[in-house]
Amino acid sequence: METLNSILITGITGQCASYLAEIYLEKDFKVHGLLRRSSTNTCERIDHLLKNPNFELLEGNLCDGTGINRTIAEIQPTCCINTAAQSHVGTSFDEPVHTMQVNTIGVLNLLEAIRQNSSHTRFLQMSTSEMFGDSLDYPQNEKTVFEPKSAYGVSKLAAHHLVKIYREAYDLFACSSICFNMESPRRGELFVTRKITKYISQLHKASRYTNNGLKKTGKLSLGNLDAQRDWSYCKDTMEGLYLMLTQDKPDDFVFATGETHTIREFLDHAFRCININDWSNYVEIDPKFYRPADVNLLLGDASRAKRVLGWEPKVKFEELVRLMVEADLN
Ligand code: G4F
Repeated sequence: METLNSILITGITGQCASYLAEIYLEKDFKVHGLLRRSSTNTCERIDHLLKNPNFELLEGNLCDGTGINRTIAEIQPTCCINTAAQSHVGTSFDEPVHTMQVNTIGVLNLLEAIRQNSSHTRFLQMSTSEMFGDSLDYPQNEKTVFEPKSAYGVSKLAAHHLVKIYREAYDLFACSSICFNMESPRRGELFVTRKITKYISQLHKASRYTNNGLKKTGKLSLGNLDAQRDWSYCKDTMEGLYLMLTQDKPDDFVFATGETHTIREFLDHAFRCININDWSNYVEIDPKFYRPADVNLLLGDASRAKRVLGWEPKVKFEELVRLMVEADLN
């Protein structure tokens, strides 16, 4: 295999990309991070990397095919991982067209740019367990039939198929990781886990200074508490993506823990970290956080990743919850 030495990571300001950048810098790669132009600072998760001489930021937008073409032609990276996306499932019900543009056409722009200008580039697309949607076939693996339930799921599934088509039709090293929910202290605050841990840290801090912390913070408003998710530690999963790009042949892999838990269970463990055993008084249900359609149960089977890549998740559910709460408390 050729020596891998440069990578383009799109969506560089996001949770996954920040861990990937650290992994690739440790392996002595030159890391080019693509970010969208913004008038505010969005680099919180990668601040600590900005002074690294092997780390470079580039401005660009996946929806701008011409710009993506130019970027790929100029860098000709050894690898490219696409983490950029409209990644919020709930938002995809409000912005379905935008979601399809970024998550599907954006990927097509990348694939075309690689095909035309840099066919040696190893490309990895971040696919998602949301593609399984309503599938009743558990646990879900690379062979499970896809039944997406949102524009987000459809946009990601279309991109997933496009990657496979470009791999087969043009002989590109193009593959997709099928990732279940990934969490960490770097998780965005719109996602349910971080929303919970952030609230808990605020409640805990407020309770230190007043007798009634709840009066200061108000209740935590949530939607569907019965959905079940297979939550992994994002950094663990990103190690798996690195391994995918070191294989002799491109192939798709599921990354999951093989455990599923409800939002209620997440709440149980998270509140227990601040010695609250009954959280019912702190949480209220707000219908606005219910989605028009929700995926009820996700449970992954990553046995193929274990067998072929030697990958296994290291952090278990309870440890993940504690790690997130403690990071927010600090
Ligand atoms: O944290 P979530 O928004 O994650 P969701 O929808 O499972 O999607 C995440 O995982 C996917 C992989 O399976 C990724 F592709 C995707 O990009 C993203 O990272 O919601 C989890 C569950 C849902 O059932 C939701 O209805 O929590 C429920 N929920 C209940 N109350 C809430 C809330 N979700 C959010 N975001 N906010 C709430 O207040």
